[in-house]
Amino acid sequence: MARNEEVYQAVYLGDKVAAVAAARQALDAGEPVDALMNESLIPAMKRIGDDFDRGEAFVPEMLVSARAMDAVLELIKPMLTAAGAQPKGRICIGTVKGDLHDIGKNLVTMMLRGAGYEVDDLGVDCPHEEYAEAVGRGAEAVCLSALLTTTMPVMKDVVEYLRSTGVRVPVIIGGAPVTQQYADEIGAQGFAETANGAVGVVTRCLGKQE
Ligand code: B1M
Repeated sequence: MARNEEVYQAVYLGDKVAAVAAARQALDAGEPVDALMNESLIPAMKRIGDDFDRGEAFVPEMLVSARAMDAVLELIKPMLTAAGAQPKGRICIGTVKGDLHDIGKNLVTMMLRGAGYEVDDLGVDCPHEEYAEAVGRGAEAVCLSALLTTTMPVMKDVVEYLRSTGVRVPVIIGGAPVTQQYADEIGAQGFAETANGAVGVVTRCLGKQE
């Protein structure tokens, strides 16, 4: 099925009302919900994410696109379940204990949802135990965000806590002060510099198809 240009453009440009209206029209005209997701919604989010990574789009643009995507996802969620469409995978994400910054985490969450993942968002200032509980509920990877140099070491504590409690799923980390070198040092399986980059890293860590 070809891309639905109206839906694609509305999500890319962050026009929530137009995105929902175009999606509703497409579905009423018989477009399958998984085609809408795979050919129009996910590519639109990928494009804005790629623009952001190249410095051609900024946080506000990415947020409005993500909100448009979220609005369409709300519309199609019941149909996706009814159609038996499987999420690409399930992950959990939180901003580590002591850290209240959530804009980056929310962007990562939206990009992952945009890429077809089911995301258990554990919020900010997240206690270590909550990641383990989310894994118990089915999360296949734990994603951590930190914005402060003082909370970055908490990521190491989370990795150690998870391993000491027998949780072996991949841990993927990111946030302004975080580096690949730090990820290697603390035994995290993945690091991404950007929200869009996190999608690729999660996909690789889980051995899923891009
Ligand atoms: Co704060 N803050 N802040 N702050 N804040 C910074 C981070 C700071 C750099 C400002 C500065 O001094 N220049 C500084 C940290 C310095 C340091 O540690 N080296 C700082 C400080 C010091 C503080 C307080 C301590 C200030 C105080 O109270 N004295 C305090 C701490 C509170 C706490 O957390 N306990 C504090 C508070 C706040 C607000 C609450 C006021 C507010 C947060 C609101 C909110 O998040 N809801 C806030 C804000 C807004 C900022 C700045 C201005 C913006 C952060 C942001 O949202 N950036 C920030 C300065 C700056 O960055 N210019 C600053 C946009 C966001 C999209 O980027 O989160 O980096 P970012 O996410 C990126 C990537 O990092 C990546 O993807 C995103 C997009 O590509 N990414 C991941 C993020 N998580 C990822 C996870 C991944 C992969 C990629 O995989 C899992």
